[in-house]
Amino acid sequence: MKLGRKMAFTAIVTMTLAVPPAVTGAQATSTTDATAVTYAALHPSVAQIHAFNAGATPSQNAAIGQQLRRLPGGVRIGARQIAYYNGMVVYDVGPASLSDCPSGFFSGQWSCLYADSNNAGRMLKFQDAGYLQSLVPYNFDNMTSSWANTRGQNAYLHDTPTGGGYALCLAGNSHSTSIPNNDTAGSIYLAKSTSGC
Ligand SMILES: [Ca+2]
Repeated sequence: MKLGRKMAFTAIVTMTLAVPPAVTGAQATSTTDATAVTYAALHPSVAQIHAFNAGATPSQNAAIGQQLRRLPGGVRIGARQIAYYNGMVVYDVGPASLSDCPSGFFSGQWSCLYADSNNAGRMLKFQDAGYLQSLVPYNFDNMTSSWANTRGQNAYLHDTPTGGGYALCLAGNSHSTSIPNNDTAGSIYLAKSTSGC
């Protein structure tokens, strides 16, 4: 896992300098994914960190600190956002909206989970395909109430943090303001397939 993320990080640096090459291998997602959180954004200056702090409410700043203590190793990349694993996961303390799950060459393509219905509240967004990711480290176990998926490929929500129970398919290039199994999902798997939902 660590090796894979280092490879993805290398891809970020490379892709900001040149036309993205075709990515292959276990961690490959799509050619646009790795541009979503830039190298510069992952290395904010002290002044930028102060600006993020000033741009957030006291409760948002408290939530940022709480999450960084819960899962160390994140980088604050905005007033509301923490990037983990070189930008492969972004945690948003909210209030997020549908537009916070973008799709584009520079914004990347994401599978996004919202704590509230109608694509609102806290948000988690993922772009790293091919393995199961627990929602527990983000205090998102049994929280998900709506989703958006701007990747062209499917994602699957599972009942338990280890992938057990139901598998709810989140179709690519789609979103939903509610889910059948409200407040039960424990993990997410970003697939590389576009069919079968
Ligand atoms: Ca919820």
